Amino acid sequence: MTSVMDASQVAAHNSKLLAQLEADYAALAGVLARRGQDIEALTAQARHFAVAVPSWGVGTGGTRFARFPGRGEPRNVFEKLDDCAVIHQLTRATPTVSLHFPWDRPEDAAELRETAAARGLGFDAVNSNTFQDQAGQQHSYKFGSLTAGRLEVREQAVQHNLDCIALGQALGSKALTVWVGDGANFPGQHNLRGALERYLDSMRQIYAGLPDDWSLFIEHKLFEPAFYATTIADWGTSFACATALGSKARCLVDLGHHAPNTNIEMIVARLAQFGKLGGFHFNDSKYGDDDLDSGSINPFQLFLVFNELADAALREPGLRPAYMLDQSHNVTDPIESLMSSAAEVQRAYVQAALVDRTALAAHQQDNDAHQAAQTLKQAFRTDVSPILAMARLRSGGAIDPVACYRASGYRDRVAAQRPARTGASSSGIV
Ligand code: AOS
Ligand code: ZN
Ligand code: ZN
Ligand code: ZN
Repeated sequence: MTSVMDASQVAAHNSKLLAQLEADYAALAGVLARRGQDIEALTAQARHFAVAVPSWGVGTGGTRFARFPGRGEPRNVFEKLDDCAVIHQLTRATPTVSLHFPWDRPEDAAELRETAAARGLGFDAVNSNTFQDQAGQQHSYKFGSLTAGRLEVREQAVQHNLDCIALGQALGSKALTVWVGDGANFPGQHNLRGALERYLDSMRQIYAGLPDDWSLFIEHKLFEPAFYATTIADWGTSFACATALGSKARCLVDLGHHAPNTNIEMIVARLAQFGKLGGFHFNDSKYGDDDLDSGSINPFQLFLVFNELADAALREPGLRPAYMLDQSHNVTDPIESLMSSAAEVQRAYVQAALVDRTALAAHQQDNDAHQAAQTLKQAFRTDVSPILAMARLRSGGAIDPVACYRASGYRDRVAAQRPARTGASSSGIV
């Protein structure tokens, strides 16, 4: 495996922080032992955690108003892979990349797959894009794609998704994520039921082209760009469509795609209960979508989501929802944000493993609401940072990924090779 970053830099970084980490780890081991918990089991669990990095996340995003390019932004999918490799090399928590087509369409899929493998990376779900028009395409998606009133537009959108599956197969992916912005901006603009009927008709054709061992993830989103009625706006619609399509279709929960204050952990519990929880796009949000770094606004919500996942895993040991980040970085270095987010999601995963489920069940049985809540709070308040750092160290990563990355000078090096890109394009840096 070729490393993008010099391994000796990581080793030098770790040797400086090792004594401090060992002291913190021993102290936490003592705290956990008093609660009857074994730190080594938790560290082993942390080392198994993995979340996919979105290829579009390593570029600088923008808003509807402007995009301010970052230094050394990747210019193509190979340079995106280099940045993703740095993230995985330092965090050891992001072994796969989620590609977006046609933004990441390779001329030679075999070459891309080999390059990724040489960097120790594989490919997670592939994402189709019918929310913007692409160069050379015949019909516009201005008035929808999979739900469009005109048959030729729908056929083009279906074909694009089938092309994504074929590309994903060549790359070793096993899932297609479909998010469409289709909907209406005005009451009366289209027939609400008719749009969903057309969506299902299109999705049935995509589903028919899905290999047996693939999953189809339906991603819902409350609003934007359709500001009056988004066709796949909520988990109820997503669930109904996934059920209508068949067992390979499941729902994907992007944490930013709900109204403020929505109980997302309950949505997770419902989808898991009925066998339709497909995966996640992790990010954080204050108002709507927002695409902020995971855990930056509401880490307790992230913990509660993982608490439901831990509960669901006990009931159904085979449950394996896909974990992906989906963020847009406007004011931070994307590599730093993605490394921090991967660690925040991993943190919530370990904290959820700390919950004393026997005690929690007893408090629930006794209707002791106070102690039940405190049982969750105790796990959430525990600083598991030494477990995360030790897991990284033992897996060959960096004790402090951001500090190691900054010291490495990687951004300066790539900025010298990759000229700045201007323009108001979106997260796909197309
Ligand atoms: C859009 O809001 C969704 O989060 C999608 O997952 C989208 O494909 C991705 O964010 C890239 O823009
Ligand atoms: Zn305004
Ligand atoms: Zn998303
Ligand atoms: Zn989104």
